[in-house]
Amino acid sequence: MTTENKKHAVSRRNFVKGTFAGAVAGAGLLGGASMYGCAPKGEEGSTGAAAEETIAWSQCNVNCGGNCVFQWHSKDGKVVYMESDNTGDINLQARACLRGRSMRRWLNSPDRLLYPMKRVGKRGEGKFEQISWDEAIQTIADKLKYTIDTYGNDAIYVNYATGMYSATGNPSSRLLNLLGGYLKRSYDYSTNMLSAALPFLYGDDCGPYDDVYASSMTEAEANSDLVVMFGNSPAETRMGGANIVWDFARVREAVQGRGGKIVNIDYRMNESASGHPEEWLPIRPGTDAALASAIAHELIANDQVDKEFLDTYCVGYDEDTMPESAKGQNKSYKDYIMGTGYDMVEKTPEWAAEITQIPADTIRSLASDLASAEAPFVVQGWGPQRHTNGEDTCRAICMIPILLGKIGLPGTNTGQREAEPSVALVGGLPSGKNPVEACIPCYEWVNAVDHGKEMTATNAGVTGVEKLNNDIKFLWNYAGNCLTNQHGDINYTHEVLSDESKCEFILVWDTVMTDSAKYADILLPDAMRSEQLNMKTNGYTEWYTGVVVGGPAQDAPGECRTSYDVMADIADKFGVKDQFTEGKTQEDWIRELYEAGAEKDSEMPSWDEIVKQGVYKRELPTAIGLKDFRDDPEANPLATPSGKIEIYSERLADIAATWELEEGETINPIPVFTPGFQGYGSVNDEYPLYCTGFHHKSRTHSSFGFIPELEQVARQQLWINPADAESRGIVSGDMLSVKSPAGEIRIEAKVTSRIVPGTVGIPQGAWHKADMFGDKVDEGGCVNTLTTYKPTPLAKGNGNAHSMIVQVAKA
Ligand SMILES: Nc1nc2c(c(=O)[nH]1)N[C@H]1C(S)=C(S)[C@@H](COP(=O)(O)OP(=O)(O)OC[C@H]3O[C@@H](n4cnc5c(=O)[nH]c(N)nc54)[C@H](O)[C@@H]3O)O[C@H]1N2
Ligand SMILES: Nc1nc2c(c(=O)[nH]1)N[C@H]1C(S)=C(S)[C@@H](COP(=O)(O)OP(=O)(O)OC[C@H]3O[C@@H](n4cnc5c(=O)[nH]c(N)nc54)[C@H](O)[C@@H]3O)O[C@H]1N2
Ligand code: SF4
Ligand SMILES: [Mo]
Repeated sequence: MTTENKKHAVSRRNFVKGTFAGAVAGAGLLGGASMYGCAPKGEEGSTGAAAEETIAWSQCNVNCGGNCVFQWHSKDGKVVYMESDNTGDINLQARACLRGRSMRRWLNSPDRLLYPMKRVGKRGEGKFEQISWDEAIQTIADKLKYTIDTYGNDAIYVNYATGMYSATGNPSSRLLNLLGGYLKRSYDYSTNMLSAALPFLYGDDCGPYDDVYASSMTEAEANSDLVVMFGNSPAETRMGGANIVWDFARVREAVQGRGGKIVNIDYRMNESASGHPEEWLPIRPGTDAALASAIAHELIANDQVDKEFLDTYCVGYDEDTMPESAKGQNKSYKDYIMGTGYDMVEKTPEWAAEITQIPADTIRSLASDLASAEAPFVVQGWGPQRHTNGEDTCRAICMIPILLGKIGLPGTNTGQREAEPSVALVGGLPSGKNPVEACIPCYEWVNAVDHGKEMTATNAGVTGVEKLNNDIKFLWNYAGNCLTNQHGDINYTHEVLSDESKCEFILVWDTVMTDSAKYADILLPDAMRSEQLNMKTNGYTEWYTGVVVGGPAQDAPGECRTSYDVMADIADKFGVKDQFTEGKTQEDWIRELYEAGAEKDSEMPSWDEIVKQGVYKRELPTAIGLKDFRDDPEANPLATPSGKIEIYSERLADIAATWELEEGETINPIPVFTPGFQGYGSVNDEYPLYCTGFHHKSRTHSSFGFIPELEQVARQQLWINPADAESRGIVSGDMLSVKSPAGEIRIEAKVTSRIVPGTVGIPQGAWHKADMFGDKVDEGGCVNTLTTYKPTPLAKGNGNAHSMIVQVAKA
């Protein structure tokens, strides 16, 4: 998730003492035990009243990136309540959000999986029978061996899964690499289109999760006078003290304090703009590239581009810097924008107004604000790129700071998402080397189950080999709900997975009976991280970094075991247990990984100290993306073929000419607006509304989705504009039927002018609830019942996650 010790090796202040002092201060109230993490109260002079209460530090390990701090209070070996972080500087407290604070309901839920099971019904039916651990482990080992002997290691696939981030959390790769490896995957479901496209613009080592190509929100706070956010809502996606929602609050205060403003471009008024309606700039989803193009038009027409920057640092803005292969053919970016090349359409604000639903004058005034800002901070969340035209959209947004030459300077950003912390204090369990070369884009796995052997480099983005030798025959799914719920087109995926002649064995490892778990042949119950010793570097805030070490807070229920121990047992069946464990327990590994981190970093506390204090945090410096390149482009070239920002990419032109694309698909050497599959212009009489999604505050994807209290806090509702609701006779609270070309859901209506007309919005991650052997109507309101499975042209990614067309009616 984070990049390791890349840039800022050392911070300004050492917070060991501060953190410890905070705990001591708290001890007056809580009893001395809080000072010592795991030590029982009653020691160190606490009152006798809470004698049997113990405190264990742990963390939230789901994938919103925060890893906020849990301070568990347990009695008689069972957690009774939780406090969060109350240590150290109040600005550095990694306090859990409402979801993290509900973790006790998950740990102690009657829905926990308690013992290993084997499937007895049809795949997807959810019928299982308890078996022993011995039988489960023997079956898994036998199926692995059968798959390797019959097909080869490249028929094994470890599915994308993000349910649990912890230093020793998921040793799946380590085990499978010892057995000869598995089919690799590239990209992720978070940043799929952006990860594929941005390297063509900014260079191959440009990632979505770094502080070299993007600036931190703290830099915006320090120096920006205009923050323009495209599809980015930290108040929803970066909740909790260990995330940037707090940083963002400070950005608003600082930027407005110096007379600047925040512009929040979204198809709905998201929670980050909530209470600040003047910040919301409503846009039709999937059309940000049209807005960016019209802004570019205004900057060019008014002579507001930084031509010197474009000539020195970039390739392909205009004819002056076009590469030889494309010279004299009107293929520059300027040709596209001014209507002298490509589609020959001038990208005026009037042109964009029709597409984006933003009035031309509003576009003009945004362009003018951008041109006059001293330090515009242009930033995109990952919402805009999670569309079928995402590869072009994310580059088009980056064109704004590029044209202005406002990159690598104080208070500016590269158009990417804000940077993430530069320091991972502790690493994870080493995974070893995977001997299999073949690699598929992660969203292509269903195709690889269905017809892997037909997939090639040019028709499916396969890398490492020219074509796949195998279909996927063994699916390994640890801590993920991406077999169905979080993937796309659940009804289609069901067809593929329920055919047992295709994928012959599915292993799922979870804590509750998710929709994906229903497809398991063997289903294993996992001990949760608060039920074992746990360690992880803190999350996404750029303001500080930290590490938490502690636990267990209680014993795992039933027959739940740690994945480390179970994988060691599987390794044993292959005679590689010693290589897997290297003679160490999980606890040994955690200590070793911690000490390895501390050895590289002079400021971290010793092992004995961290065990006592549980939490260590310290402030981080701000980051300015591409500062080194800006300061000296000769000495610090980008990892593009030219060493410059490639507005025109010859590599993309080459891919466009050589890959096999389906009708309607395009790959473009410059960032353009294309509608994309089920994008702008695709609505029709049967499906007259655009539909898109967003990440919801009551869940982390589907994690926490079964906890009723959270569902009551922020319900699963379809956002619909009053204009669209009225014509359908819909009022808030109505139960609706939503149909797309892929499927049908039931969901409650939320009629609100906080969404643009013509588009409806559905929070992603709700639990799919359908009779898959009956009518398949999803009563759970899962958006992936509606998405169509059609990987995007370049990334072969999950663009359909946010691009849908639907009809909505009262159910
Ligand atoms: N349509 C649409 N689809 C999307 C998205 C979207 O925006 N729209 N977003 C996409 C994105 S960005 C992502 S990252 C993916 C996320 O998709 P997933 O990675 O599937 O994330 P979750 O739904 O949180 O599922 C995590 C699973 O891990 C389990 N789990 C939690 N803790 C533990 C543990 O300690 N041990 C074990 N064994 N299991 C555990 C949880 O119960 C849950 O079933 O979804 C993607 N899907
Ligand atoms: N509460 C919560 N937090 C989370 C998660 C979660 O499930 N719940 N998931 C975590 C994970 S793994 C990830 S990857 C991140 C996801 O982070 P993002 O991908 O940034 O989150 P999204 O909600 O998909 O999109 C961000 C915003 O973009 C808007 N949007 C969608 N399409 C468009 C568009 O075409 N144009 C514009 N301008 N705006 C658009 C959405 O309404 C939303 O407000 O969040 C992380 N944080
Ligand atoms: S913000 Fe994320 S990591 Fe922090 S408590 Fe909430 S769900 Fe957990
Ligand atoms: Mo994600």
